[in-house]
Amino acid sequence: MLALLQKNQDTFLSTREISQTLDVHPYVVYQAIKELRRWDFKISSEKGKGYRLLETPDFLLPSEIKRNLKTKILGKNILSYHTLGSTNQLGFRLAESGAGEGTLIVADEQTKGRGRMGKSWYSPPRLGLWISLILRPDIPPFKAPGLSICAGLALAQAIGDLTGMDAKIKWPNDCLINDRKVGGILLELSAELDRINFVIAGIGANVNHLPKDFPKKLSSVATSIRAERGKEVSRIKLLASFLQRFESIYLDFKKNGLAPQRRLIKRFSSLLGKKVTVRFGKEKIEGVAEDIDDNGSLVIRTRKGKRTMRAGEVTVV
Ligand code: BTX
Repeated sequence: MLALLQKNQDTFLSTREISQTLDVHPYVVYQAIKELRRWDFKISSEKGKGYRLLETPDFLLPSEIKRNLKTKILGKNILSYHTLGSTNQLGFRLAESGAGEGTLIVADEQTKGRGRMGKSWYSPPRLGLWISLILRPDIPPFKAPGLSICAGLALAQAIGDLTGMDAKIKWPNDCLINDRKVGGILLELSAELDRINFVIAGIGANVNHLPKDFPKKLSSVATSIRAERGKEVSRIKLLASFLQRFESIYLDFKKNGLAPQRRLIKRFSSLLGKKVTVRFGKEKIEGVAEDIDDNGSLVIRTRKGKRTMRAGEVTVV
């Protein structure tokens, strides 16, 4: 019904025309129009003429996502929810039961959005992109952290595509605009010692939040694309652009590893050349962030020499 209305957006379609084309009872047409309006589709109706679609909301419906998508693998299979605990959690369960590479899980709202190491991710309805992708790369587990950087890079590029803004990646898994966190990546793995069964790449991006939409404790560290740009952004377009960017990086990464992306990663990095403190477990390393190597590790020049960090929490000092 939606596809039919979208195809005929410049003209009215009568209930009879719709019911005949779709081979359904006129009452079903009436019900479907009611349902679409409930989902914020603006549909004009005129007596004797019928219905015309005026406006499609920025809703993450599979049909809307697919309409904008040019990818080959990512998003070929889409599961979209109003509310979920966590897209990563569902992604993990689906992957365990065999869901294919590129399956995309989208939620308008997450009630238990996850960050790293048991932290939570604030994911209110309508305002952001909260998505997970099931990936099945044939790579050893130690190379997986590179994927987090690839996803961060793709998100920063997608933000640039849509807004022209200079988004940055902060190793290992944040995306920043003007030094504030606009997005984050959470990779979760199912792996054996030498091979990966699957990866769940969870991506969170604050899209249309106003500053007042963030809880107090996040207000000085978090931002959204809209808050920085001063204008709303289409979540559907951002998602399409992200998936396209990420797919091309991901396909290259599977074949050639992180090396071909390093030049771009370094260009987009917010840390290189800066004095940083990296915390990893009980360890605290201070130095200058010098490089990101072929495994996605951060190279720090400390007073005692170079240190290569595979993971950690970085603060710029
Ligand atoms: P992280 O551990 O680097 O970041 C979590 C920290 O970031 C929190 O402790 C909090 O301080 C801050 N924070 C929480 N929510 C937000 C927010 N909306 N914007 C900015 N800062 C915030 C980063 O973890 C990885 C986040 C991945 C989120 C995606 S959403 C889809 C998928 N499903 C899921 O459950 N998680 C991922």
